[in-house]
Amino acid sequence: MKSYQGSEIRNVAVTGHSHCGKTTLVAALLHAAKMTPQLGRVEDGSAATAYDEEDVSRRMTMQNAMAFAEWNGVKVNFVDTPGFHMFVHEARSAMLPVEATLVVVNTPNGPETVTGSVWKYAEEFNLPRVLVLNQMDHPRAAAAVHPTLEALRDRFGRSVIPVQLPIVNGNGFEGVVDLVTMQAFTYTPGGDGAGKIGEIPAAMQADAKAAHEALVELVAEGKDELMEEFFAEGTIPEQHLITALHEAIREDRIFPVLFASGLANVGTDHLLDFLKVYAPAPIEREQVAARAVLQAVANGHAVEADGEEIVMRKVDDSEPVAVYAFKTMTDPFAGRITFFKVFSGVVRNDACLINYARRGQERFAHLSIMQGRTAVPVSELHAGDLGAVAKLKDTLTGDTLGDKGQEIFFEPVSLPEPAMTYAIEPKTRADEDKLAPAVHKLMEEDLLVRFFRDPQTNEFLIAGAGQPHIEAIVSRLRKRYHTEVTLNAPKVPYRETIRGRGDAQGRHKKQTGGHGQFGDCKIRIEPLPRGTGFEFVNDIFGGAIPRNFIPAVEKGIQESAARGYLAGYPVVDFRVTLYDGSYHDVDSNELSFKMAGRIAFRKCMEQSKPALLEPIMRVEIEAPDECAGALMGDLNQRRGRVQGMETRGSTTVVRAEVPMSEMLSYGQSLTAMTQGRGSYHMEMDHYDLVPQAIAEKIIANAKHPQEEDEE
Ligand SMILES: Nc1nc2c(ncn2[C@@H]2O[C@H](COP(=O)(O)OP(=O)(O)O)[C@@H](O)[C@H]2O)c(=O)[nH]1
Ligand SMILES: [Mg+2]
Repeated sequence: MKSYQGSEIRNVAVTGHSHCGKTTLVAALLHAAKMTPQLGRVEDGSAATAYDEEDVSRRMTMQNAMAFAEWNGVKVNFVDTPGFHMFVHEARSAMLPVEATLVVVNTPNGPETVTGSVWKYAEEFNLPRVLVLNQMDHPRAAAAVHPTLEALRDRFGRSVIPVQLPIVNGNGFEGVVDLVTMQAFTYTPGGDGAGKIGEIPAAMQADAKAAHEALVELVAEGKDELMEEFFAEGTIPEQHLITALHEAIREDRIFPVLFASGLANVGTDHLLDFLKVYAPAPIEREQVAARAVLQAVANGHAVEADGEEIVMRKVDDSEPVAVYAFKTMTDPFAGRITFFKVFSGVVRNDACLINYARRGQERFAHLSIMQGRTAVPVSELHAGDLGAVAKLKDTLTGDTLGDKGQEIFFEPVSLPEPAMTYAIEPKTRADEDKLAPAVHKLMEEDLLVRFFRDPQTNEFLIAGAGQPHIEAIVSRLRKRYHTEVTLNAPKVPYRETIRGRGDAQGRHKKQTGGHGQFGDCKIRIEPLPRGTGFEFVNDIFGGAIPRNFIPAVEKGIQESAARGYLAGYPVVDFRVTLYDGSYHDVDSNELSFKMAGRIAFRKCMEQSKPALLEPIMRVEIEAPDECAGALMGDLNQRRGRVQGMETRGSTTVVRAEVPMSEMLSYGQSLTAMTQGRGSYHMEMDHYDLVPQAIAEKIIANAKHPQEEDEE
C-alpha cells in the first residue's frame, strides 16, 4: 500500500441523524473508489463500517468505525459515526481527529434533531461542514429538495449553498451538475458509482447558470480582489473559484451542499472528487494546541510537575512524534485495537512510543489502517494520518503517546454523564466471578459505561446512555464474555445533602482490658453549593488532636457520608471543619479517631436539616403538532418544567427539565401518546431537592442504613 503524505490525506467524519444513510453512503463511496468488489448493504451486514454484531442486529451504528478510500492520489479516511441521539457523543469524539465533517441529511425528511446536534459539535471544533442531501433516489426526494434546503438555511444560515444541482428525470435521480466546472455527471443507478461527464441538460441550463452566479457571488463576498474580478469580467476564472471556495470551506464561511444516493450509488465518485479538492488536508491546520506539563528540574533530573502551559505543535513530519488515541475497539480475535491520529512526526511500523500519562512504553507492532473491521498493514503513517494498532498494553482512549522526552497532552473530548442506571444480577456464581472483569473490558471501548455497587443494597449497578445502550451491553456480556445477567428495574441515583448547619462532638471511648481506645473530635458542618462535593477544613490549633490522627477523622466522616444518613445515598455538597478534640497518650489510635469522626458526623446530620437530592434530566421531545397538548399535560404530571417549545414544519419540539425518576419508562408512554410518531432524548443535567412528600416515601421505603455508632 502506498505511503500517503499529509498533503495527500483527507480526514472526514460522516455524521447526521440516524437512518439518514451514513453507513450506506460510506459503503457506496468505498465501492466507487473500487475498495470493495460489491456495494455493501447495512441490511445483510456487508457494509464495511457496520461490522459490530450489536450494530448489525439492532440496525444502528452505536460506535465510531473507520474506513478509507484511495482516490486519484489521495487517501480519504472516513469515521462513520452513530446518528442515534443516545450515541451522538461518539460523533462528537470523532470530530477531534478529523478536518471536515460530512453532514448527511435524509432529503425527504429534511434536517432532524441530530442534524442540529452534530452541527453544533462541528461548530465547537471549528470544523468545515459539507452537507450531503442523501437518499435522492427516494420517490419523495425531488419535491423535498427545495423545502429541505430552505430548512437548512433557516437553521444554519445563508452560508449553506448548493455547489451542485441534482439531475432528476423520468428515471429518477440520475446525477448532478457541478456548479463550479459547469459539467454534468450521470450515473447508472445501482452501478459502480462512476459518473459519465457530459453537458448540462438543456432544461437545466438556466437554473444552473443562476445557481452558479449565486455561488460565485457568495464565494467572492468579502474578498476584494475576487469582487473586482467578478464585476469586471462578470465571472471568476475556474481556478480562482476553486481556490477561493476551498478557502471559504476551510474557514467555515461556506457550507456547500451536494446531492447523492448511497443506496443507488449515484453522485459518489463526484463526492470523492469534491473531498479531494475542497476538504482541507490535515497539514493545512498548521498547528494544533496541546498541554505540556512543565517539569521543575533539580540537579538535572525532572522532579514533580510544576504547572502547565499550552504549546503549539506543527502538523509536520519533521516534528517529534505525537499520536492521540481517539477510540478503542475490542475485536474477538485481535483483542484490543487502538485507533489513533498522528498529529505530528512519522510513525513507523514497530515504533516504540511513550504513553506520557501512564509512563509506559508501547510497541506499535503491526501498524495498520482499518477498512471496517479489517486491519490493512502499512509501513508508516505521516503527520495528519489516522491509523490503528493492536495489542497496546495500557493505552486507553484519550491518551497521548510520542517520542521520549517530548511530553504533550491533547485534551480528550468530554463525555456526558450516564442518563440511566440499572441494577443487574449475575445468574450464577460463575457469572458473578466473570462479571466485573467483563464489564471492565467493555468500559475500555465504551467510555460512557459506569459500573458500581449500590451502597445500600450491595446490588451491581450499570449506568449508560439509555435502555437500548444497556441492553446492548448485556447482550455483549453474554455473547462476547459468556456472562449471563438479569437486567432489573432502573434505579435512580439519589443523593443526600444538608440545608442547615451543625456542630457536634464525637467521642469514642472503649476500655476492654489491655489497651483501650480513645478518640474525640469536635466538628462543624455547613452546606456548599450544588456540585461541590465534599470539603474538609482542618482548624485545629495547638495540637488538640495530633496531626497524624487528623486524616483518620476525615476518613471516618467520608465513609459515613458515603453510606448516607436518610436513605442510604451518599451525602454531598457539604463542608466539615474540624476545630477541636482531645486524645489519650496510650489509648488513642487511628481507628478510634475514625470512629469519633463518624459519631460527630452523624450527630451533625441530625441538626443540619438533611434532605434528598434527585437527578434532573434535560429532555427534548419531538412529536407531531397535534400531540403537543397531550405531551404538555403529561410532562406536568411528571413534575416537568417546560423550558421552551418550537415548531418545525408539522413537528413540535418541547424542551423540559424533568426528574429522572419520572422518566424511567417514558419511551412506552411517548409511543402510546403519539402512536409511535414521537421521539425523545435526555441527558443528565443537575441535582435538585426532592419535594418533601416524595422524599418521605423514598426514605420510608429505604432499608435503614446500618447504625454503627457507639459511644
Ligand atoms: N432510498 C434510500 N434508502 C437508503 C439510502 N441510504 C440508506 N438507505 C436506507 O436507510 C436505512 C438506514 O441506512 P444506514 O446507512 O444504516 O443509515 P445510518 O443510520 O445513517 O448509518 C437502511 O435501510 C438503508 O437501506 C439511500 O440513499 N436511499
Ligand atoms: Mg450508521
